[in-house]
Amino acid sequence: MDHAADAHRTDLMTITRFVLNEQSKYPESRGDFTILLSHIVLGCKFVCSAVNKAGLAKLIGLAGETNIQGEEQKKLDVLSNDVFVKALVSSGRTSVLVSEEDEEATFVEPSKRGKYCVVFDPLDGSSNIDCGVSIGTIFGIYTLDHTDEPTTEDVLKPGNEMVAAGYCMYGSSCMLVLSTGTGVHGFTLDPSLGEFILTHPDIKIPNKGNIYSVNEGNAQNWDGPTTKYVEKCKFPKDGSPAKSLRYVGSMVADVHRTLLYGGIFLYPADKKSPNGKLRVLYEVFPMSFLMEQAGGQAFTGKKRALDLVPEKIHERSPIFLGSYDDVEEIKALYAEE
Ligand code: FDP
Repeated sequence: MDHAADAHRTDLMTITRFVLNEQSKYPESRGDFTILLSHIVLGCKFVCSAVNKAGLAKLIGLAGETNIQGEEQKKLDVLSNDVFVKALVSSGRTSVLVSEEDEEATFVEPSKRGKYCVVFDPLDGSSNIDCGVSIGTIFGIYTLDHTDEPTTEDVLKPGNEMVAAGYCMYGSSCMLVLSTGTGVHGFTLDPSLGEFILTHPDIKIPNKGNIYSVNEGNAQNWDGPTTKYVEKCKFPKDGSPAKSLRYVGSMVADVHRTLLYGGIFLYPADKKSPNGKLRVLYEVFPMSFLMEQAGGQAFTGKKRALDLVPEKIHERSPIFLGSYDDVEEIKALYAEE
């Protein structure tokens, strides 16, 4: 990227302009997706601002605590959830919402219903909130394909039926990465404009990378293929250099780095968590959708991640995602089992 030229750029591709351009390719489109997305963008901007001033505004800490003014504090992830639920309902374009923060799905009242169902984790990486490390919001979008009363069945669908997915990373800059099924595009929030500007068009993940990303503290409980794979990363026998290990512990940050630099992110099954840790609907599916759209792969240890059919809204799955060739290696090890 030419940063000098960038600083003087006057033709700004905002996320709204970008989505309107996409929409104009479909004459039958009535702008519903653009409206939905603008409400998601509003939620992201709000959370970004709250994350930036978390320490200052005393938003860190546990929900239910009381601050020095005697007011009840809202934990940042509870606040983020409230903001997203309200923004999505008020868009008038959603019928079913599934949030990591809510045990049950939210069914939007009939007068405010629309044709989309949104699954999301309003603030992922919560163990990193209090120390100021990058965290993010993850979302996936399905369409409602009937006019009957909506049910959870409307979101218990494979990831390959999602029409869009994305995440917003609250890091050194605030970045929204989106795919509507035609590639992956990254938008950076310009705080002076309050707008997400297209800075990373058509992101493609390198075919192979030199980074692996995993919580190695769980190694004693891994299965054979994961153990062999990580061993190969550290002690390659084919003369290739060892891979570097990077693990933030926030899925958004670890996946973002993987998308831009290549390599592999894994949260495998282990003896203590036979289904892994990450949630299918609002972690595994959106990130797998983005990886495939960027030219990478996502695998569960048994199948293509996007072909999973969840039976429960908070179901978990092991996940291996990243550069095409790196995921091929782990697939080969599972095939040998
Ligand atoms: P967190 O527990 O901090 O909310 O699913 C949540 C998640 O973070 C992911 O963002 C992250 O990739 C993973 O869990 C980290 O889990 P470990 O602490 O077990 O490594």
